[in-house]
Amino acid sequence: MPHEEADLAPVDSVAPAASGRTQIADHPLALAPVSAPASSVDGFVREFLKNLNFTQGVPLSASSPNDRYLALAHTVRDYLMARWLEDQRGQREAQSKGVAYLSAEYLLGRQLDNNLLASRLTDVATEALAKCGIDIDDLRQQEVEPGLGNGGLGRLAACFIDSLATMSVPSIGYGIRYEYGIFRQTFVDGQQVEQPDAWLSLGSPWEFPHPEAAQTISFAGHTETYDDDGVERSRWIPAWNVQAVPYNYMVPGYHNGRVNTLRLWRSVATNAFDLRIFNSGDYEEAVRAQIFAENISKVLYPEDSTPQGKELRLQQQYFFVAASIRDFLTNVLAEDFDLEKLPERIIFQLNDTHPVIAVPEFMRVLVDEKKMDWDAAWAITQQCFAYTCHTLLPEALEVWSVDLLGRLLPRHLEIIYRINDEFLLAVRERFGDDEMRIRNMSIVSDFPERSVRMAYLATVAGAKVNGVAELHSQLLRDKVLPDFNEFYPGKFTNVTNGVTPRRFIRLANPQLADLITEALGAGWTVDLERLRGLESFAEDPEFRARFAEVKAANKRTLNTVLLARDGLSVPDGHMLDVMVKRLHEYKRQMLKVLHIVTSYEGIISGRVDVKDVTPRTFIFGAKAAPGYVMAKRIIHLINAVGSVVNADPRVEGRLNVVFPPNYNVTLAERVIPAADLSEQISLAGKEASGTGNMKFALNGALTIGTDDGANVEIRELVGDDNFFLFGMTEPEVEALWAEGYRPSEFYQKDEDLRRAIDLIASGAFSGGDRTTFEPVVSNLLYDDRFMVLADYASYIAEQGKVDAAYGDQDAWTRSAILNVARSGYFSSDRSMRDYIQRIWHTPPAY
Ligand code: 26W
Repeated sequence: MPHEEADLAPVDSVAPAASGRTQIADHPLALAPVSAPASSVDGFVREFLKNLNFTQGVPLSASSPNDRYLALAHTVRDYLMARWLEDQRGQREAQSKGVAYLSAEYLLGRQLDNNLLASRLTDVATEALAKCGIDIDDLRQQEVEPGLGNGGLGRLAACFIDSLATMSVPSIGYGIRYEYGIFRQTFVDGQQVEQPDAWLSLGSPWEFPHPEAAQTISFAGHTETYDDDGVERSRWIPAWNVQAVPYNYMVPGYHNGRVNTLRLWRSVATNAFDLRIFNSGDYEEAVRAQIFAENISKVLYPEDSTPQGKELRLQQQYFFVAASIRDFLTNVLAEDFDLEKLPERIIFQLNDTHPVIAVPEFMRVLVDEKKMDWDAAWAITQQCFAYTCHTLLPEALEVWSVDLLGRLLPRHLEIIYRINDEFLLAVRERFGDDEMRIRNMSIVSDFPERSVRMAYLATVAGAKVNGVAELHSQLLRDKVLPDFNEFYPGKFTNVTNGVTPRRFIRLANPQLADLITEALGAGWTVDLERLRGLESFAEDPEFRARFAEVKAANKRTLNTVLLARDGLSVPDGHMLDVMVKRLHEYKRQMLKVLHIVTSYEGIISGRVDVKDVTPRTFIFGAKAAPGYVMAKRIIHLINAVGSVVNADPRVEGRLNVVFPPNYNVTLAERVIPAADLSEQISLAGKEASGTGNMKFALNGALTIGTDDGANVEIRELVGDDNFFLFGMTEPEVEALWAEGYRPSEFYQKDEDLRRAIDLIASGAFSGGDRTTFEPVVSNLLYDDRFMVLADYASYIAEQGKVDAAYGDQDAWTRSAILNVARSGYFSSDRSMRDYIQRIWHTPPAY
């Protein structure tokens, strides 16, 4: 905590940030629309060289690849700038209801190609650079992707803001500009080692800092009540504060001339440098405030399931939501806006529980600063927030201890207590003195320690609560929050996730995109249900041949990329069996390992003729949270199995394990279009939705999966014949759990399973050292919380069907085409339409 200045001014009258709207605004030039540079090839050459020479300050002859990349980026953004400024002016004037998406994570991926695509500049830029003797692909490789997220939740936020812009929905994304994103993963002796992700080190051309719009964000201190003309009011006297500096990122719509904004906040010290202390010679002390303040947006927390309850994490959450709310109230709303009308003007969508502290912050601003009476403020708050839950794992639901909350945000804790008191009063009125129910529903729980259950606060405050797939939303209603579903009829809804077809088909799989456009015309990119038109083409042998050729070409491209990136290869003619997602036991990468070891054991034991084995390359991509020991052990095991199987001559190269490190959005864009088989094998009832499953189906991979998350909806749409279903359903999982699950029984009774596990236990993959993977083996035999052993037999049997099906390439291709044709529903544009209709009620998008 920076050295405590005497109590800071009470936070009940923070001056709104200077809007800077002066008479210049009415100058004729200010009113003239901003014009984009000439978009001819020569015009682009001129703009590029101007940026290289004048912005980068280097001549072409002495320019580095990074100089040329930055100049290209500046040139592309100049073309989008005119639209952006016009669009922002339009949205400001329209004053129509908009969406503010609050997310602690945005997994954006590289920006260059998406911005070129959106602005129809790809060909012009390619030709213009060629005129300068530059291969645009060399510059593409320069871009470092902003890894400001962990996995599904972060990538979903990125897909959603792309769709909001493409559908011209007035909206803004708010988040944190982490200086260090998700760690870079390297493997040392097959084990994960994390490196800091200094993604900003070579410059960040796609962001626009606006220090003049910085917000003061306060922390700690105490509260006091005071008499305000006979009205007793509370106010917060914070102990310290930092500045939140906004960095704007363009979010261009696809071919609609719209550009929305993503505003990410960076924390800096209010008083960066204390000259007095410096002059006293204590140089460290003089800058300690700066270091401390910058820590808040320093690094992304790499956990994606188990919150560590760290104070800095709560500081991060409050920091960005407080800055976002203040920014909206001061910079987006007209000064004289009638706050009673807020629900007609904005809906804050809470991306999981991470931004939920926004609720008491909103109440604090309305009640303490705007002096609104509590009930009126609460009525507005309950209409201005909605909550999306992205998990089913109880341990992933965030709780904050009242100790920490009371220390860091004393006024917010008071407000949470009052919200809870009034809520429990209403529960009592409805259900009487049912103490068990009261205790179960209380936002504040006393076990194991007195803490605030953020999912409960979100549910009580939110106008709507949604899950991210039909099964997930049903389990939320029936199992995770049943009392709340009963108390708030109609509050719970579902919006099944989606993915943007711009990045995950047009950009990632251009050959498939061209084939589809040739067959259906271009409209599908913004109306993905049109893919249904491909069903008839599945019956056309010529189309099937071309589709198969596209897949083969994508495999060759992947091989080239992996060879250059990691020295890894995917042999021709292999089925590409792909499992790429965060490493988590519920996702069951261990089941995939047992399949590989079973096939391998069959060959080396001679029980299987290697000639009968379908040549497969097993591609893994997975980061483990640094503190998640078992997940890191499983990564080690996958690499260990890979190095033994790949090197064993008895396998004759028919089994090949490939595990490129540092799986991220850029690698996903190469791997997914090349995949034949998509592994979606989580234990039923554990994966909220999955979005990788959708990307694979849309790129012509067949899915082997359980009836979990959105797999259920994928199978329903693509048809049972085009989906390899296995394993227990969620009710069967519950039943087995209830009757008492003894994994070792499955080990005893299944010989193949026993052989596979014994081979791992024998040290065969660890140089004979039986201890290396003993923890993994005993976890499976004596714990196996996610029932890997129970679903093993069904999985192996289904993999047998996969081998058989792959033997008939033409039928496989037909099935792959039907997967593409019937997966248009999984566009994030459709998800946005559902949010608008069921939750946001913003003006209908096109
Ligand atoms: C505080 C630690 C933490 C961090 C992130 C807990 C939980 C999360 C996320 C909710 C985890 C996540 O990414 N969930 C995934 O969200 C996707 C988008 O909805 C779903 O498709 C995945 O099924 C779900 O696991």
